[in-house]
Amino acid sequence: MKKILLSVGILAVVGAIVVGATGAFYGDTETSTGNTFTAGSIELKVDSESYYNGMVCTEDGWQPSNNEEFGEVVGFPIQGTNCDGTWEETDLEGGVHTFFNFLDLKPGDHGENTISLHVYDNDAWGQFVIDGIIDRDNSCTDPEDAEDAENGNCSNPNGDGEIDDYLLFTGWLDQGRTPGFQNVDADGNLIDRDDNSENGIQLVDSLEGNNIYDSEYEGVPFWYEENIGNLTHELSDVLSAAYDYYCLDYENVSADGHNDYGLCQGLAFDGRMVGSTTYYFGLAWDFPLESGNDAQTDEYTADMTFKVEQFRNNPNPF
Ligand SMILES: [Ca+2]
Ligand SMILES: [Ca+2]
Ligand SMILES: [Ca+2]
Ligand SMILES: [Ca+2]
Repeated sequence: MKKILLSVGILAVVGAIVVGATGAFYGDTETSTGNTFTAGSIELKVDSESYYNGMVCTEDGWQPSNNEEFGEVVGFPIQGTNCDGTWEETDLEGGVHTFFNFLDLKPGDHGENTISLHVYDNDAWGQFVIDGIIDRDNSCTDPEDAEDAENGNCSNPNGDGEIDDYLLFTGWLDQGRTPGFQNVDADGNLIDRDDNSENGIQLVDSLEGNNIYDSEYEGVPFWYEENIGNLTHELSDVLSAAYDYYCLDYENVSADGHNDYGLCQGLAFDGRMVGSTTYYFGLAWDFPLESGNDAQTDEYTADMTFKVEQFRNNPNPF
């Protein structure tokens, strides 16, 4: 009995093997390897170049700009003295840089910063915020005391200062002669292009990011000699207005601002910032000669913040 059972067992095993061999499925295998979800990045970097009374801020301190567009050199700031309004592309973490840091202004002083923004490497919405304002008399000089009497006198160093009522700011999109941002390199060459004109317009653009408001080409400033206080400014307003003004008449210009660093690169119908484009914004300031004594020693300090948010899937940013 035991032997028979054993035989059945062997048969069963053999049978099983046979079934296995005949029952193999036809099939095929295709493998897609390395499926990955990697988050893209939105990173904002900022650089700045600063001018003050005909001098330019360099790593060797203030130096004559040798360009009359920035005004006459008047002996202040003193050549070689420290300055901190110029820096290469960087993060502004921890408030490492100030665009404006002028501690001994006199009526007649004026200056300019060109601020460039680079979003790496996806499209993004941009926003500019001024807040954290300190606006105070700081100390009360005799002439200030006399003049300030009309406006409530300067008896308290923490009282509301007047300098902000005199300082005038002008801001513009420093896009130069050719609409949009061609981002010509330091040697004056176009980036990744062989053709140097489109629609008869030169793409090499020496007026882009030159710190000068070239009124013939750069449109209406978004601020013109204005006092500036707390504000939140959507960069899309400025950029979409530039698109509407400059880019609608050209054929072969993409409405999303991706134009291979040619005409209208960086200017999109919706005012997004186009990834890996360098945007230049000029910001000029003037402390007019006619400013009153009530602004003596006054302090006006503010934080300037640039924000970006992803463009994709984000129709209502900020
Ligand atoms: Ca004062
Ligand atoms: Ca340009
Ligand atoms: Ca310019
Ligand atoms: Ca004052």
